[in-house]
Amino acid sequence: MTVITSAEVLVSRPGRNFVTLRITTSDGVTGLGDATLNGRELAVASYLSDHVAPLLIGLDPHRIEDTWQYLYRGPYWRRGPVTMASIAAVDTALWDIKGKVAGLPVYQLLGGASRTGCLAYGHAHGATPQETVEAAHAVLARGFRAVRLQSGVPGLGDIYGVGASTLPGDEVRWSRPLEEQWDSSKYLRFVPSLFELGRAELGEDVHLLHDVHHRLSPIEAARLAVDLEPYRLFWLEDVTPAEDPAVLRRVRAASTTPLAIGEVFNSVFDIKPMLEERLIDYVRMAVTHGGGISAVRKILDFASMFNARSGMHGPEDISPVGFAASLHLGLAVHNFGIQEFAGYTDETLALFQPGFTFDDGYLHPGEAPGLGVSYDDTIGEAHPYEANYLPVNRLLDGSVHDW
Ligand code: EZ4
Ligand code: CO
Repeated sequence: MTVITSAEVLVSRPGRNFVTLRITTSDGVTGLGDATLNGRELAVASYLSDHVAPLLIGLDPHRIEDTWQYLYRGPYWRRGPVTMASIAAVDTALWDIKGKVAGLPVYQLLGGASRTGCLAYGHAHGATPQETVEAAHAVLARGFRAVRLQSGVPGLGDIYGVGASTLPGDEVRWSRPLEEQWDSSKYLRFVPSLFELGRAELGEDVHLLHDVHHRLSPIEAARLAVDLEPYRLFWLEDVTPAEDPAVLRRVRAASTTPLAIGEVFNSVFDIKPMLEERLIDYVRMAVTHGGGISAVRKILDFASMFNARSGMHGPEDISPVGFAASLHLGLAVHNFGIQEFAGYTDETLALFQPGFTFDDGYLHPGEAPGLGVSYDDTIGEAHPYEANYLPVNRLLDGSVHDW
């Protein structure tokens, strides 16, 4: 019988830290999984190498569902981002192996393509709405049909989506978190003008999106959703902190602006009440943080019963392995909605050599067996881990606010 003979945890930093799991079988087949948890990378690396890898040796690599259940139910301590990113990496690597053994891309194992490509959205940001709209023109010129607009707010410095912390390609590293400023009233007054300009300059056809990054109170969130209605957003993302689903009732009742939530969720139980009450339109959970291909497949099937679609998280800090896994799943499920595509640096692409393609606004995972991603050890070893934190956020009076 074929068994798992090794499970290696590879931590590397081609511009930013990534945690990659590589499982090898007794037949010499390898599979990759992504376990990157931005700012807490070594916690997942330890969970995998100290607690999970020893359990995998000798298991049948083809028993994906059984291995998922063994790692979820077995340790007694369920859920949480560290545990679920670790399980996700194992699950993803086993799907990669199964695809390679079958000679099929993973999306074929998931039922085959439901579409010709996955609609993607890119990021545009600037210090002012004018700069943001210029950046959006450049994004659309690259073929995107959908774009997220984030702009600096007068009176605030670097904020989410426009500061150095989120510029793809920038060297970002702090030994302590950078501290950003926030003021919801300044933001609320300002944001409609960004979308007024964006809609006027970018036209009616383009899909416009916006990420609030968990910063508003329920009543503020309701007001923003109402104020943005004239600009017909594709979605408004993470309007409130995600712990309390009940607050979304107020936002939902107030407005027809579509809502997306869930990039920080790690279990179906996080999103279940929002789906059952039809409070959201898009599920942001991605393969890397949602428990793997197997788990997110189930979550999206569940979401389909409540008219919700996928809107999987695709930031620079999900590695090309995790991103490819989300694309295979997105191509296969019927209720795909849109895929975030922040893009990767050349160093990252050289390390992983992903086979996915982007053409005319649509992503495709490619036809290589498995996930279609590889890992170059020489490049990985040349870019060792360095500590890095996400920023934190303080109000103007110095108190800590939601990030
Ligand atoms: O802040 O992935 O929609 N995308 C986002 C991201 C998250 C980062 C956190 O690691 O909100 O930019
Ligand atoms: Co977000």
